[in-house]
Amino acid sequence: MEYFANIGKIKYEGAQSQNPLSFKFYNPDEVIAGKTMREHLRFAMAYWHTMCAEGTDMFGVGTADKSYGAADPMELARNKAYAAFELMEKLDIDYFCFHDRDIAPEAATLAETNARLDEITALIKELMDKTGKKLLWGTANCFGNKRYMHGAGTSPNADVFAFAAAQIKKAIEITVALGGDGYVFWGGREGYETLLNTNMALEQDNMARLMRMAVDYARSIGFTGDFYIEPKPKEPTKHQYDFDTATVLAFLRKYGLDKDFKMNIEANHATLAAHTFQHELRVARDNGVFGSIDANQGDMLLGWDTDQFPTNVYDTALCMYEVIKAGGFTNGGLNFDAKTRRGSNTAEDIFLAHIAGMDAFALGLRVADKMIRDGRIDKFVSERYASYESGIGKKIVDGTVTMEELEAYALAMGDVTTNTSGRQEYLENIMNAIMFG
Ligand code: XUL
Ligand code: CO
Repeated sequence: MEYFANIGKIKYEGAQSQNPLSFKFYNPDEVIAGKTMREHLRFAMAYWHTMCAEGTDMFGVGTADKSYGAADPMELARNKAYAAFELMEKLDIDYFCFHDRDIAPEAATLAETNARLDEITALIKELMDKTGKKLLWGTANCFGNKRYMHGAGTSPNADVFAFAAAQIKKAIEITVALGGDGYVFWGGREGYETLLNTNMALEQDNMARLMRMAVDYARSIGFTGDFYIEPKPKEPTKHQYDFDTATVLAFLRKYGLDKDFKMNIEANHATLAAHTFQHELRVARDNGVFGSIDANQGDMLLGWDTDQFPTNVYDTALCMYEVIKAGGFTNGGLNFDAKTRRGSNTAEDIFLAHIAGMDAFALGLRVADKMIRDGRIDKFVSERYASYESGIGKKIVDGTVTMEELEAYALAMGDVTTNTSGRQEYLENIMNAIMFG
């Protein structure tokens, strides 16, 4: 059965094409800087938004039909899997990401839930073998069920901690069974509403204990991919522990987990933390923990996670600039953790939204490659720090200077006499010239 019967395979037709169901900028096999666009971008479909979410918000019911003609929850899970692979085939998306509960619904007991997961995992494996599609990462939904009302790994209730551990163990097993390249921890409800009822130190110690056990278990069953933490500052809790990349780095280092985890940076989470997307990517890159990306964008006038499909080329360009500078993706990729607006409620809108996101990142990649080949921005930055390449600057960098020597140097100088312009406006205009020239 075909679920998107009126939509064919999406092909690259170039920027002049007016066919809405075609790529204007994403040409998968075109080589840029030694790699195909497909290899650079490693697009992934997010099962939860694309296959499951119907557009429900706190003011109203869903507007999109995601029932796939099913009569019961397990038939729905099976039909959804077939529909997912048809969608990936038609959109030429090579990877997907899922939470355990996206692919199979929870049953009355954990044992029954796990049996359901096994059945759908086997079906997904069959579809992967048939189509060549791959799992970018798996994760556990430890936030949706009401048992997680106070968190999972950070719950004050040890029974909840145990249940979460069991759920994560199973999610790791199915990720391994499907050959996943990664496993994600997004904090879900790991945070707090008020410190008046919270033992923050114990909650964070427990989260670290759970992560340590999860890593050790995954390695023991042969998982060779990457673990990621996905930072987010707020929502659903008022204060999420994995606030931003810098906060997560401090957590990982405190608990000796820094060799085991990389970051999954989400654009809209960065903006909620009052950072640019590029800032979060730069902090990850500079600290050797750049891993994967949840590709979306927020609305700068709204204070919540709108999870819009990414279309802002300035942001995708600066993102791909960081990705290329980080050496490109290894196990990571660009996962569209994004949903169509509630008013864009047709299956065709889902295709149009992915096309828009893929084209925006293809443009971003093209611009980033030009920025690097152009060289003016990189040259400007390196010249800006030239004073550290010789004389007193080199001594500072080499760590061969003392406070006394610096004082003597400053006294001899009397005052700083030269300071060159940062030339921000000039650089922004170079960026525009590269984008539109
Ligand atoms: C929530 C979010 C999650 C994670 C996976 O804001 O981004 O969907 O990506 O749990
Ligand atoms: Co995400």
